[in-house]
Amino acid sequence: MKTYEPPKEASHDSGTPADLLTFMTQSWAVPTGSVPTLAGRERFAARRQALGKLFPGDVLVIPTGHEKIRANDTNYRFRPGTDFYYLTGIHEPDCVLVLVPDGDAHRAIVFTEPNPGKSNSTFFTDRVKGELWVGPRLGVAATAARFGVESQPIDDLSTFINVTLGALPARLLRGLDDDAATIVVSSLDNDNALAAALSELRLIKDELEVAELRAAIAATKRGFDDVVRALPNAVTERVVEGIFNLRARVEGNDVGYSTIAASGPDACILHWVRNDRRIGSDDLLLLDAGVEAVSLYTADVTRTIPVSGTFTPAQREVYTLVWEAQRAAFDACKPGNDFLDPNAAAMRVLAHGLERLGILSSAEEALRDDKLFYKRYSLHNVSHMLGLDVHDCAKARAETYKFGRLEAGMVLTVEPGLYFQLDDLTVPERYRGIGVRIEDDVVITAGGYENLSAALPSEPDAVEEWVRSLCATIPEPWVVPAPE
Ligand SMILES: [Mn+2]
Repeated sequence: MKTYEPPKEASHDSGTPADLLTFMTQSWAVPTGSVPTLAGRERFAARRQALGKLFPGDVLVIPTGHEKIRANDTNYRFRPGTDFYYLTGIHEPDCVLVLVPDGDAHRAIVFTEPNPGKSNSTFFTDRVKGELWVGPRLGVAATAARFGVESQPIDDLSTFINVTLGALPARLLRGLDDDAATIVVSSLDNDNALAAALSELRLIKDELEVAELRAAIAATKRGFDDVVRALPNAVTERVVEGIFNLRARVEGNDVGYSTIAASGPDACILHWVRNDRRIGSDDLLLLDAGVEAVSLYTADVTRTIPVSGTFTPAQREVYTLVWEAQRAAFDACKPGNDFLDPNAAAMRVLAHGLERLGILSSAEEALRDDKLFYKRYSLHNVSHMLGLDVHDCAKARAETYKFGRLEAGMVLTVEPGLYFQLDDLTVPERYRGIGVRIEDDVVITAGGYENLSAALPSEPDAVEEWVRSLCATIPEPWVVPAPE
């Protein structure tokens, strides 16, 4: 386990004389007050019990991870491990959740960094964890009070696992915390089964999760509106990125993934995040962006917007084909269908459209499993699960996800696209450099689906009207979440 290391002085600060140490550690008011309990915390407890039931008799160890270094002594902003957060609601770094078999159920303990307050000098000498540098930690007692879970100091984790629990079989969620990996003896197979079980629990969203996704999507809609308003002055793709990301940072935790602000031929690069091109007046802007709410649930929406407010004839042809493919995919979103059915429906429409445009010689040939020629123009499938992660439930087994069936409560994207590279000689010149993706987020319901992002215009005329009506209008006020 990582033990406390005395912080090294930064190369640019003066030292700490003994008299300053004495002065700094005196005469601070005793902290008062209690922490508010987390709303909905019983749901997090229910998730822990549901996970425990899948592994009776096993110790389950789920870390959240540490801050990651960006450069030298600066870190990236911390974002909790998805599964740890799903089971606790805790945002702080360095914590580890341990589920211990206890009769028919599991007892949950969160090991966390203590908060020494100003009771020792680390509050001002520790640049990484000291509260004067980075703000206070919740600490052991307040973590227990806020989240309704037993809590212990993180430095006791090693003894607890190896002495108190001794020989009980353990499973570890790997890849998040090298310190925990040195403590927990477990086999890779067992650990993979734990990771898969967590992803599969998260496949079906409960009402609280769907509500959080709705909120993330509503904020995302406001961010797209911000961008549309700013189009007349959006000189480069970075302006678009910055405007969207401002909304994400004010109303949520962050963006759920790097904003793709792709204009003109950049739209043909699927994950274009350099965002450094100057936007032309007749360009399409492909904006693929999502606000990650404070709850960490993220939207994932794409719109392809004519900067001028009017599609050129060639742009409109391509756009309309993608829009029709999305309609076909929506129709296949219902419980009992294969997860891949919406994809197959969309690809059928795209392939036949590509044949009509003179790009594919035979749609039926292109659709054959041993050909898949349409992929030259539409490389990615149209759906992935969405939730706390943008590509959610990624460790679920193929038989429950990719080759599984749609069920009520699943939330997924529907995002067909067509991408005609500038240098693609199989494509008529008038279409080269056009890239279109339309992406919505749907929840599967008992009778079919609900499009959670339907408030963002996507029908071609509606998109043009959106640009014309919002152009240079005043932004909506911020919807600022209550402080933690
Ligand atoms: Mn997506």
